[in-house]
Amino acid sequence: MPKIAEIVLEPGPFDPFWLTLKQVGVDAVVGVMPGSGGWEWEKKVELPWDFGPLNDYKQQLADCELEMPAFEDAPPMENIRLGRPGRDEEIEHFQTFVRNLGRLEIHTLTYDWWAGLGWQRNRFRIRERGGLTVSGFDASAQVGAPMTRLGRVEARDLWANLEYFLERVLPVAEDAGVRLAMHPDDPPLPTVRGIDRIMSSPENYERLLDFSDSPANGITLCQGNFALMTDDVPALIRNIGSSGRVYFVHFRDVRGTAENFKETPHDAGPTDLLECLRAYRDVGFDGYLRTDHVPTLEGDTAPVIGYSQRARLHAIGYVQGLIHAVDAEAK
Ligand SMILES: [Mn+2]
Repeated sequence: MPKIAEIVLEPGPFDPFWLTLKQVGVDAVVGVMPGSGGWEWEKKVELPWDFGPLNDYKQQLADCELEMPAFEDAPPMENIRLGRPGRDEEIEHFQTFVRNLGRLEIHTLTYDWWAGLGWQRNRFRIRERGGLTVSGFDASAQVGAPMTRLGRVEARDLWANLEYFLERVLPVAEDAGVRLAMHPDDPPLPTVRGIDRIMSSPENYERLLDFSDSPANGITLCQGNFALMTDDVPALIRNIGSSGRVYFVHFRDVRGTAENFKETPHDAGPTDLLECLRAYRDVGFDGYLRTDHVPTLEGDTAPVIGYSQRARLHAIGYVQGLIHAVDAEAK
């Protein structure tokens, strides 16, 4: 059965929310780069992905009785994704990072191939039940928008750059015992403002897996994005999950299309999340999942939009109940 690992976006080196997570029964977390939560390292002799900062971070979480089996952040990768000068230096940093994750027994690393533009939202306060707000995306708001400073970025170059990266990183990751898990483009549109996005269809995920049989070459199944690629997420989980290379799951839901969607509370989306968990169970997935993109509740604190703390606690409790139900069925 999948287990919950909640992301810790709160600024370190300690946040009371870390203890709150433990108190609601979460034992594991997903890390982000030390310092990205706003805390500065005194000793600049090491970069955030070097051993010292990562080790300190892991210890700070261990002090809250939280283990950190997974990570989803990376050193700068833009030159790698875009195939620009400097990419070999970035790859060296990435290799160092992966070796350190292995040393610290952090065996899963979510990464992405978002060139230039990150995850896209342009609706931030869509009101839903009781006035809670969710975020969303509407491509029609971008009609006529200019290209970015990057100009046109073509899929064939993104593929070539991804392959160049994987050729150099997968052997290192395999050796370090770290499994790379590619997150989809969000939203999974083939092009946004002149920039192609290659991790946007099940077929392209097959191409990624076909590129290398290395056990280090895997997938983060972010359900909100895959729900915009198919009407049947449980079937997709059974299909892609049978590869054995789904290494991490973002457990969430959306309503709409890739061109126009909004996020939903975990208990109120169109996808049958119970059936999704049955699918993970049936394909033998026993890795970690985390809640993702929750609403913002009244009076709540959100370190990043979509990560409001009270709503995350509600989502965690809901998913804990679903996991318990599916686990009980199996017995
Ligand atoms: Mn996600």
